Amino acid sequence: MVDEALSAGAVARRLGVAVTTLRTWHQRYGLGPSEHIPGHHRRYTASDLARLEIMRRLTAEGVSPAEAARWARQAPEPMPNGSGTVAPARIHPTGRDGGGSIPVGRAGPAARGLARAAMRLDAAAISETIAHALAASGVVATWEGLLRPVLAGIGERHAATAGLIEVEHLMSRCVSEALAAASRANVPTGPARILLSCADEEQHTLPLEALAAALAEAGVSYRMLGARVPVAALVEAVNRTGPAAVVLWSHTRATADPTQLSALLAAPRRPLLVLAAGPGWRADTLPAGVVRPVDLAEAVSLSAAVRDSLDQSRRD
Ligand code: B12
Repeated sequence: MVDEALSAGAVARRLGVAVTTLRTWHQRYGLGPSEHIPGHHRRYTASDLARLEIMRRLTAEGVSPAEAARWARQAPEPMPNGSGTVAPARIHPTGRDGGGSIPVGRAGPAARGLARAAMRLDAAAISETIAHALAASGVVATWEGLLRPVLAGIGERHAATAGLIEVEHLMSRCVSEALAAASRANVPTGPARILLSCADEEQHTLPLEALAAALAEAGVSYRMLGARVPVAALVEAVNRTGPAAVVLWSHTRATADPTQLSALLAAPRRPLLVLAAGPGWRADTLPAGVVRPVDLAEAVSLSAAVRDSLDQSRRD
């Protein structure tokens, strides 16, 4: 086994760093060789090398050594290769994140950490970061300060490189799960007066899921129809449940047919408020009477206000 594990010199050559740098990372950050056989120098295993690769890459990207070491220590173990020794297929010179990074603009360290976890396809770290932010800061702040910048960054990188589809899918799944957990933790009582739906053929559901979690947090009951709702089904749901407000999400021009909004306004049980939410809608094509929120916070406050006014009118 000793032969398959690596000496400090061999690791330094593989990573392109000095042996003294390895020694510093070992002494200061605990990222040292873990294989020890009496009578031999300590040797670096595959796991040690994988962690050091993360350390090298992140420090090269400008992350502070202490933060880089924190991420490196959290890295999952490499795939088993018989003995936990060096597994050449996994230790690829371009690193394990597919290269590059997700731009997050001026968002803070948590968003940068989330972007890195997304690049590593590290579902556990993604989920933990989101859950922590939701618990500490609530849904609206987590959406605006953490999730939106990373999602937009993934979209930006995808548009530039046509890559990152696997990152986008894993991230979407983790965001959905975290928002669903937040919604379940705060199930409001009372009738569901707000109906949430994506436009026909619209698959971008995350903003609506954020709205659902934010409404739950604010104690406002809702019904969520989810992705790709044909207009006839949407109108049927309105007629059967009589919501105070309908929020119809369109993310792209392709799904923003304004006749869906007109159908809501013409429904026998017309809602008090129809919100056209999302960047797909064009203000100049919206039917009169439809309101376009600017962001998540406004969508929450408009929904809460219309719920309150319906409840009030039923009491009077
Ligand atoms: C995740 C994602 C997906 C996931 C969605 C998973 C899910 N369950 O939602 C999947 C993989 C399914 C997907 C599919 C596709 N996607 Co996509 N996707 C994205 C991505 C990365 C994030 C989407 C998101 O949640 N954005 C949320 C925030 C970041 O968006 P925002 O525009 O800043 O939103 C703000 C405003 O809308 C405003 N706002 C106003 N009112 C309200 C109300 C509320 C309640 C809220 C919350 C906010 C709000 O505030 C928002 C911020 O909070 C975007 C990139 C992006 N920039 O959005 C691409 C993106 C939207 N997708 C894109 C494309 C092209 C597609 C596909 C067509 C790809 C394909 N070829 O199949 C399909 C579309 C299928 C369909 N018919 O819907 C393009 C759209 C380009 C365009 N403008 O037409 C984008 C922009 C990526 C890109 N740069 O190319 N996608």
